[in-house]
Order: sequence, then structure tokens, then C-alpha cells
Amino acid sequence: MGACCCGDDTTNQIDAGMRERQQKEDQIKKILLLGSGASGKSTLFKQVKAINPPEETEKAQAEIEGAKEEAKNVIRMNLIAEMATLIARAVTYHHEETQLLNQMTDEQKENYQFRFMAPSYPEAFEVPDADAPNGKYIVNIKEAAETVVNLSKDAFSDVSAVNPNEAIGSMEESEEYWIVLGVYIHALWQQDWIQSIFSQRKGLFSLSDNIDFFLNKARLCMSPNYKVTDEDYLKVRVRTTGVILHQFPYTGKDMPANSSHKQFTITIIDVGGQRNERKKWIHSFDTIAALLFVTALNHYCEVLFEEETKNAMWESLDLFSNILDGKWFLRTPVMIFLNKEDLFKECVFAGHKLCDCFDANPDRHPNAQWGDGDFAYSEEAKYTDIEWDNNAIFESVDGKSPEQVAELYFDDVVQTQLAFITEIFFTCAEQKNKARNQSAYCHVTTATDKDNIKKVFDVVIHNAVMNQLMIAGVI
Ligand SMILES: Nc1nc2c(ncn2[C@@H]2O[C@H](COP(=O)(O)OP(=O)(O)O)[C@@H](O)[C@H]2O)c(=O)[nH]1
Ligand SMILES: [Mg+2]
Repeated sequence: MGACCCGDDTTNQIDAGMRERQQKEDQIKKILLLGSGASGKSTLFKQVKAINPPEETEKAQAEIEGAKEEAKNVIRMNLIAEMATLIARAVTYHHEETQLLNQMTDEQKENYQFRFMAPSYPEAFEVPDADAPNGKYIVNIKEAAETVVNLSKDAFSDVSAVNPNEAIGSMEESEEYWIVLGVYIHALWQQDWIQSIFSQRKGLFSLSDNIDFFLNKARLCMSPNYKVTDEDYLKVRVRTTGVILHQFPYTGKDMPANSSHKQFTITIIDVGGQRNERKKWIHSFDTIAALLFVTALNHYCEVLFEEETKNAMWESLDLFSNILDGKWFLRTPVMIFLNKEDLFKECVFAGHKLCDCFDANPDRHPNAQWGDGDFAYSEEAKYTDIEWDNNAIFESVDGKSPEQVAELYFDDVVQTQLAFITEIFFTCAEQKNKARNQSAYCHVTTATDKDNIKKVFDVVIHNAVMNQLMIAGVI
């Protein structure tokens, strides 16, 4: 039973305690990463963690080493699952095309050119290897394909639901087994029909970005003494579930003379981005100093993992629009990260057109919640869609070699395209800004490039801190 009686001293102590706690809370600045799946949130999170380690560096290093060891299983699982996807899609699309052909007249058949190559299964495909008997492995491609497909079906039929460390880590197979699996995946990756379906995947189905990087070294990744490198760790696709935090100290730079605050703790928050993860976000929406909305630029020519009839950039714009519609971020600065610039350039170079994403047919995006209603973007997209013909013959101009001229021309194309996409996000933010009193900023990033992210984050953290101090009336 407690009657409460507080003397002046006790009250002062409580007040002082509360003030101290409040001050500590004021010093913590939260930066929240949001965006659709595979936009690059976790890669940015990893980079920020590596650039700004927590105070206990040894513990942090041990954590990273542990994460890399786990990433090995994810890399292996992705290699098996995504090779199985390539095989299955190649077979299905070729089969569907053959059925269409069967319905054609003889004349139509004669003029018909297959889009999807017929899968072929050489019985003795050679993979040179100094350690193998006779200096090479002889692979039966049918057996290789069946092994990979069956393994993928048995071990992780639903890749998004499975824990790679349990699925792969619990496979008690011999070292030899993994070596042969590596040779199988490597041999399949060399097949023309696999390369053909891989190069035509955009607009049809989604694979992890950078999977070609890992397929190119599949044998190394499967070998018993494989160590995950820093680059591998940044490039592997690990689906995030739940909400993950990282805290680090930050000393304010260029703080106004009247500010007594210089030391802060930054908390960066990463969340799962796929649709089934988004209901967990709301718990992280409290007192955010900056919202980083991450979008993948190359998604303009990709389909959404969760819904293959939807363009992945529309999903991102819908999500951006929904987030700004909510009441949570009315006083929060929004920084848009147009990420994966490197992959975006590859897409533009390969000839994927922006107007295919922002076309004039509203049936293709019936529920779009961004844009101006009549999709006038399509005309603009065509205008900015300067034809990038990588077969174009460039000539020397002003002492520049044809290659240098081509490079400059390509840079111009990319800049125009980037300006166009930026404009769409800004227009969306501006429309929502009628209710908000914060404007949006935009950064073009490549999350796998440490120097790029370090520069951008210096600005982001500084702006977030200053903004919060201003809102709190401290400066
Ligand atoms: N090449 C390249 N890959 C990136 C970039 N950003 C992210 N990725 C890759 O894209 C995949 C998905 O990234 P992730 O950070 O997991 O996306 P999240 O779902 O938003 O957390 C991973 O394989 C990353 O390595 C980038 O700027 N360039
Ligand atoms: Mg993630």
C-alpha cells in the first residue's frame, strides 16, 4: 500500500531525471528506410553500418563476420533457386510458343521466328578443371537440370518463406556434392537457351539483381573453402523480415553557435519491403527525423516479384504516394533515393525504353495512385526516350575518339532519363505536399558503391539532424 509523499528534493530529483531522459531522447535521431522489395534498403543499411560502426567495434566486426557466414547459405540457395527458375521458365515459355505455332497456317509457320529457344540437353558438356580427372568434368545437362530443379522443389519450394540457414545449413552433404552442384550450375549457365531466357527476363518474371554476378562464379560459391567477400556480402539478395535497427554516435558538423547540442545518436531503421511485410512498418513511424524512400531505378523495366503483371516502378510510385497520404510524416523531411544507378545504365544501354513503363494505356495501370490522372507522362517519356542504339556508329568529333563521343552521348541519354524519373517523384511529392510542410530531396545512388553512399549519407544525416533541431526550436 503506498501513500505517496514527495518532498521538494524528491520532486527535483524526478524532474532532473525526466529532463535527462528527455534530453537523451532528443539526442537520438531516427532515420527510417522505406521502399518496395529489392529497392536497396538493406544494402544501404549494411553500408551505413560499415561506415558508422557502433561504439563496440569488436562486437560489430564479429557480427559482420557472422552475417557473412550466413550470407554464404543465402548465396547458395539463391543460385539453386534462381537457376531452377530459369530452367522452368525456359521450358514453359518455349512450350507455350510451340502450342501457338501449332495453331498457325503453314504459311505463318514458315515465316515464324521463335522468341524462346528450345531447351537442349547435351549429354557430355565439358567443363575444364585442372583438379578433375583428365582435366575436365563431363556434364550431362539433363541430369544437371533435373538435380537443380528437384533440389529447389524439395528444399525450398517457397523461397520467400524458407530460412536459408536451415534449408542449406542443414543439408548434410559431402564436399564433393557441393563441388558437383557448382559444376552443374556453371554448366547450365553456359547453355545458350539459359542465356537466352536470362536476357529476355525483363517484363516477364523477376530474378534477384546481381544473380548473374554470382552465376558467373557459381563454382567458387559452392566450393568448400569459399569465403564471402565484402562485395559478395553487398550484392547478395537477402529478404528482410521484420524491423532491424542500428545505432551509432554522430558529432554534429557546422552546428550554429547557439546550439548546445553536438553529440547525437543516430538510429537507422531497415524494414522488410514486400507487401506482406508492410503492416509491420507502422511501429517504426514514431518521431522520425528523416524518411528515406528508396526506389530502384532499374525497376522501370522490371516486373514486380509479388505480382508479375505489375511494373515494379509503378508499385514503388503507388507506395510512395500511399506513404505521403498518411498522417505520419507531415513534419518529416522525405529524401528520395533513386538507387541502382549502375543497373539503370545497363538497362538504358540495352535499349529498354522509358515509354514502355510510362505508356498512355491506363488499362495497364488501372489503380495507379500517382500521376495526374490522364497519364500525360507517356508523351514526355517518349520525348525523353532518345533512342539509344548501341549499334550506332559514332565518328570522331573535336578530337574525341568515336568511343568517347559514344560515351558522352550515352551520358546525356542517362541524364535526361534520370531527370524525367526525378520529375515524376517530385510531382507526386508536390501533390501530397499541399498537406505537408516539408519538401522532398532527391539523391541518385548506387548502394553497392561505398564512396557514393558515404558522401550521400553525410548530407542526409546532417540535414535530418538540423531539421529536427529546428522543429524542436533548439536552433
Ligand atoms: N548493382 C547494384 N545492386 C544493388 C544496388 N542496391 C541494391 N542492390 C542489390 O539488389 C538486391 C536487393 O537489395 P536489398 O538491399 O536487399 O533490397 P531491399 O529489399 O530494399 O532491402 C541485392 O542483391 C543488392 O545487392 C545497387 O545500387 N547496385
Ligand atoms: Mg531488405
